[in-house]
Amino acid sequence: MYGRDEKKSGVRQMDLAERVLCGEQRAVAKAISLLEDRKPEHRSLMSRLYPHAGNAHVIGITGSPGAGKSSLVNGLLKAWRQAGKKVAVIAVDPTSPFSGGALLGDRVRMRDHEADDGVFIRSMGTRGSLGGLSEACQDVVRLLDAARYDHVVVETVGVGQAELDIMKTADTVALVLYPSGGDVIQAFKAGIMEIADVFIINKADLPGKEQLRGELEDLLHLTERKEEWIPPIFETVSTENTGMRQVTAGMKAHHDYLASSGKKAVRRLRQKEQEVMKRLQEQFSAEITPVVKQAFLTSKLDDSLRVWDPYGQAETIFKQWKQQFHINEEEKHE
Ligand SMILES: Nc1nc2c(ncn2[C@@H]2O[C@H](COP(=O)(O)OP(=O)(O)OP(=O)(O)O)[C@@H](O)[C@H]2O)c(=O)[nH]1
Ligand SMILES: [Mg+2]
Repeated sequence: MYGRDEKKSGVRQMDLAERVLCGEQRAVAKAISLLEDRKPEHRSLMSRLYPHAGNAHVIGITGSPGAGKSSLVNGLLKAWRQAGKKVAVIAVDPTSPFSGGALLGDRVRMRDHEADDGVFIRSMGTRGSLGGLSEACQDVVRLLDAARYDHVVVETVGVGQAELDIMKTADTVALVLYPSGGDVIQAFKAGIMEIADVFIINKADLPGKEQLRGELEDLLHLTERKEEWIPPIFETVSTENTGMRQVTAGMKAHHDYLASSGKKAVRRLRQKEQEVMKRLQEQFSAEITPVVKQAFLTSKLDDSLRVWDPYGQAETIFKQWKQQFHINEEEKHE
C-alpha cells in the first residue's frame, strides 16, 4: 500500500517484512517486539517471513547457570565473524520475569560485538510473551533465519521443559558443562543428553576436567541415540578464547552431517509439523472454550453429564460440537 508521502514522491517505502528480509537491524528489533507481544499483526508478518527461512544454521546452547555459555558465545562470535559469517544471538531466560539480570550479564559478556552490524544480540524473558516463551522464541528464530543470518544462536539457562522445547527448534544443540560436578547427572535426568549433538567442557583451566570427561563418557554410553552421529567433546577456556575454532568446526561438521544425510530436512519437517500442531491446538482451544463454558452454564447438559466424569463429559461435548459439521456433511451428500 502507498502512503500519502510515498504517492507524492512516487517511491514506495518498504514495509516491515521487506526490511526484515533485507536484514535491517532496526526492523528486525521492531519485528521481534511485535512477536514477543503477540500483537495480531504477528501472524501475517510470520506468514511473509516463513518462506524465506530455512538457510540458517540454528544452534542451541544450553547448560547450568554460570557454566560460561555467554562467554563461550562471545568467543564463538569472534571466530564466526573472522570467517565472514553473520550471527544472531537470542539469550533466553525463562525464570526471570523481566530478563533484567540475563540482559545485563549477556550484554556485558558479548559487548565486544556491540558496534558490529554483522552481529545481532537480543535477550528474551517471560515478559510480554503471552503465547508462551518457547512459541515466541521459535518465531524469533525463524525471523532471524529469514533476515539472512548465517548462524542463529539460542542460549538458554537450565533444564526445564521450556528450554527443551526451545532446543528442539535447533539444528545443533551444544551442552556446556564445567568442572564442578553434579550438572552432568542433572542434564542426563532432564533428557538434555539425548538431544545434545556437541558437548563442551568449558572452564578447562580449572581442576577436575578429566573427571568430568570420564563421567560424561560413561553417561553417553548409557544414552539412547537415534542417529549415527557420535557427539564430540570439546574443551574450552572461553575467557581466554581457547578452543573456539574446534567448536565452530565441530558445529559445522554436525551441520554438514545433517545436510548430507538428509536429516536437516527431516528435522525441519518434524519441527514444522509440531508448529502446525501448536497453531491448530491454539485455534481449536479458542473455538471449544466458549462451547464448554456454555455447556456448563446452561441446562443443556443431559443427566449423563451431571455425573462427575470428565472423560465422558469431554466426549459428549466434543460429539455435540462435531455434530454441526456432520449435519453439514450430510447436507452436502444429499
Ligand atoms: N575460569 C574460567 N572462568 C570462566 C570461563 N568461562 C566463563 N567464565 C566465568 O564464569 C562466569 C559465568 O560466565 P557466563 O558466560 O556469564 O556464564 P553463563 O553460563 O552465560 O551464565 P548465565 O547466563 O547466568 O547462566 C563469569 O564470571 C565468567 O568470567 C572459563 O573458561 N574459565
Ligand atoms: Mg549467559
